[in-house]
Amino acid sequence: TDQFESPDFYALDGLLTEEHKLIRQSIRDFVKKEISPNIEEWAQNAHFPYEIVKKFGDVGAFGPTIPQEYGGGGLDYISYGLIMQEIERGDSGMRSTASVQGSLVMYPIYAFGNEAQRKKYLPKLASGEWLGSFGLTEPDHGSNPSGMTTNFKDKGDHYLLNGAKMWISNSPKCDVAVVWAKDESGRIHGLIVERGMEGFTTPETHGKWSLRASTTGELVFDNVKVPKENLLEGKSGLGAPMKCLDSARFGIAWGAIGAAMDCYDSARRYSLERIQFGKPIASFQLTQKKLSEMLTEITKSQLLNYRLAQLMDEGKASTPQISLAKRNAVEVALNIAREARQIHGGMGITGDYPMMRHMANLESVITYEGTHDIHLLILGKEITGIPAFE
Ligand code: TGC
Ligand code: FAD
Repeated sequence: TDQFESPDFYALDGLLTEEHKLIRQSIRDFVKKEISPNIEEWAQNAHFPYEIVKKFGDVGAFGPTIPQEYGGGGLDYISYGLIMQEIERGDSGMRSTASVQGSLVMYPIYAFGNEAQRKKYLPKLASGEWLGSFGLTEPDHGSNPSGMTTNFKDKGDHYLLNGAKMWISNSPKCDVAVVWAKDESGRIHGLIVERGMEGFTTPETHGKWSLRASTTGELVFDNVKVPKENLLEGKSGLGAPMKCLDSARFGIAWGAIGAAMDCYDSARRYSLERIQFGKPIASFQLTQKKLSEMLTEITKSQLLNYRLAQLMDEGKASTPQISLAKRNAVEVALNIAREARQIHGGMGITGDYPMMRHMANLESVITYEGTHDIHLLILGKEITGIPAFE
């Protein structure tokens, strides 16, 4: 991991600007210094390194596409993709922390919030002074968020929020949560809930075999009085949280390929060093087949992600296009993690190499932000015009 070399078989760098390359290099250096030397220990000990939040803020990992006047980076989606790619090369759990903060907390406050909300929350989230979480999933409503039961009632000078969210990244340490809940007519709205509000708790979920360096938990609302000014007024309905997911799923498409690159690079180097039957294992055709197929899939995914980023920048990317990219990237990354693990033989199961950690992490990545099969059905609906969800 320390000597990581990025595969670029189709000279994609030729399509990047100098600024893109500088951004990628700065995040790559950051990951090399702050994440890679420690990640194995954090993951083995299920430790979320809270101090990384401020450091992510300093390096510009939070809200890269949010305008600079609110503390964001004012960057394009190619930059955002490159940032997610480099962080997830380090670890999917670290990328989770960054993508939740940027795409799922800052984005809705920026896109659906009013000026006072933007000014109050965005600079502190961008700098890492505050950590945010995004509450959509519930214990009984994961793939089908429109069935949610978390709800709020209008009590005149405040809203009264009740319900519970589950599987929420960053929750145990979050200062603010963007929470999706139904009003009395059953319409979904976003509310900003702050730590310290009476009746709001964030119990941690223990015993994960995946994303062990990321902290996950519940958001529990027991008659929480939420000030009326904390409602996100700009958009309601399921389309509001779904719009946030478009941005986060895009980041995952780039991020998962970062994890794949790390596995490929480790396998390539190991295969050249490991001698069996008197030769480097890289000289065997079966090893070369594995490496060739990895490079093929990484390269195809890089090009797909690049074009998707252009469409995002033009405001033309559709949800099914994003689904295709997220679904493709995570599957490619999981397959590469498994094949790369095999190339390392027994050594591959240890924490001296990153494959098992990436592989276990990617089991969450293939499930969250829409499961692999839900993305397939989103594509199926696009192709046929028939939703197969119900
Ligand atoms: P459906 O009937 O398709 O749509 C309902 C309404 O929503 C609108 N809509 C969108 N609007 C904007 N952008 C999008 N991407 C939209 N998708 C849907 C749609 O137009 C419609 O509006 P209207 O006005 O016509 O009513 O909804 P459905 O209930 O049939 O569900 C569709 C389905 C299953 C695809 C959707 O619910 C889904 O994607 N489910 C997966 C749930 C999911 O992705 N959860 C993610 C939780 S967050 C998370 O995992 C964070 S992990 C992050 C980390 O740690 O990195
Ligand atoms: P279910 O919806 O119960 O699905 C179980 C299985 O049934 C899956 O294989 C699914 O594909 C399949 N299935 C469901 N419906 C259909 C159908 N119609 N047709 C065919 N197959 C179907 N959520 C948040 O809101 N915020 C977060 O920050 C967040 N972070 C997460 C972090 C981690 C580590 C994990 C694991 C999850 C996180 N999630 C978060 C939740 C995540 O989005 C959900 O786990 C995911 O959407 C799936 O929901 P579920 O787990 O309830 O599975």
